[in-house]
Amino acid sequence: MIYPRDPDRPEIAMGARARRSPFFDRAKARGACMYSIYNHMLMATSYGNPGREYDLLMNHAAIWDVGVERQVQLEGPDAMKLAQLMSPRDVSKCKIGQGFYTPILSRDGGVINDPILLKLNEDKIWLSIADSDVKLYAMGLADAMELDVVVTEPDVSPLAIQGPRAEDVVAAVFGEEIRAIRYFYFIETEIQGIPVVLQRSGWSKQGGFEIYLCDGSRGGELYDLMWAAGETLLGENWGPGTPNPIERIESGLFSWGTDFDEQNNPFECRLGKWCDLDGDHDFLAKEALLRIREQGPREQLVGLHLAGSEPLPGAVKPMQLTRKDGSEIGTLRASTWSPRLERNIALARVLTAESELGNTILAEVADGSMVEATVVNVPFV
Ligand code: THG
Repeated sequence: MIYPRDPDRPEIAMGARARRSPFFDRAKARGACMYSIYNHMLMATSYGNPGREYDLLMNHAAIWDVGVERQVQLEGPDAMKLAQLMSPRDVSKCKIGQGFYTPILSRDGGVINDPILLKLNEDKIWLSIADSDVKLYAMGLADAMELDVVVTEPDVSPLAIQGPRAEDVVAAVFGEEIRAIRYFYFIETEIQGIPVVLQRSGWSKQGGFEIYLCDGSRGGELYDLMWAAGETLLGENWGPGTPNPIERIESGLFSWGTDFDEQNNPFECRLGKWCDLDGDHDFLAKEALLRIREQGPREQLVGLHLAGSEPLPGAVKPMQLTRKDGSEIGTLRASTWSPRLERNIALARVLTAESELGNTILAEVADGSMVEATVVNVPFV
């Protein structure tokens, strides 16, 4: 056979570089048919029926293999010190058993990542990261600052249950007491001898939990357990899904690497609300952020309504945004047809001068044509 079979649909060589989650075989058996690469791992991005996946998430519950949400573990007496150097939030306010959404910043204020920080102990922190190499950044910092902390990627892999019935599915397995867990709080527990961390979290605004598997050899068992509980409770209204590209745009959940990256500062990408510049805590980017706050950011992450009552082809790469005279003002980062709003919506980065609500601009769409777009608030729904 000659490769690639279809040059427009390149195949991935399944070597050691394309790491697999402990749920990979189960997800494949349930119909995973398309993958992206995230944190050097294969991430399932489709089970072949986007409409059904959206419906399960919005109205019922779905099980997502999110083993690609890798943990960067900071362990040792200086774990909190290292976390604070990288985070603009006052991480001393994070309680043991709590999660904090936080930007991870370089000294010049660049957004290196936007993980959930989990405080397991005073001397043990996990950063549940988006798609960039936080482990290497943390190792470099720890070394240069001579901190007493060990930075590793532990054998931990999240499995998400998301949707309005997710809590019922999780309670059926872990017991009714899990209903008392508050948003972003977590417990360390086990189920049938499988060690897990159970957190009320997940990359959707439809509610649910993430079960962080702490023994990769038992991924199949955990998946089967959760699958059986969902099927018993919900029957047809249960199935596999992925972090949902439609719901996440509607809900204004951010995707590092798609919406912004380390070349952006938090004020350019709506992460300013997580930057506490007036507290006593010090962090690497503080000086830079004070300066940027003073000057004002160069560009802004905004929502757009795109013209048209039919779904437009979704953005496959950053697309051009221009003024009516054709001059460039930014890029469209991600777009989708919104079933809830019945219109095309997008997240875009535009020059600050063009970012006010109601401003109209032109957006390039995937077929190369330009459509009219209006700046609107985020979240869209
Ligand atoms: N869960 C876990 N790990 C993750 C993600 C996750 N790692 C990768 C990626 N997602 C990290 N990025 C995000 C981005 C947004 C949110 C969580 C992780 C999020 N934000 C809410 C918001 O912005 O409305 C909540 C913020 C808050 O109120 O504190 O949930 O999803 N384990």
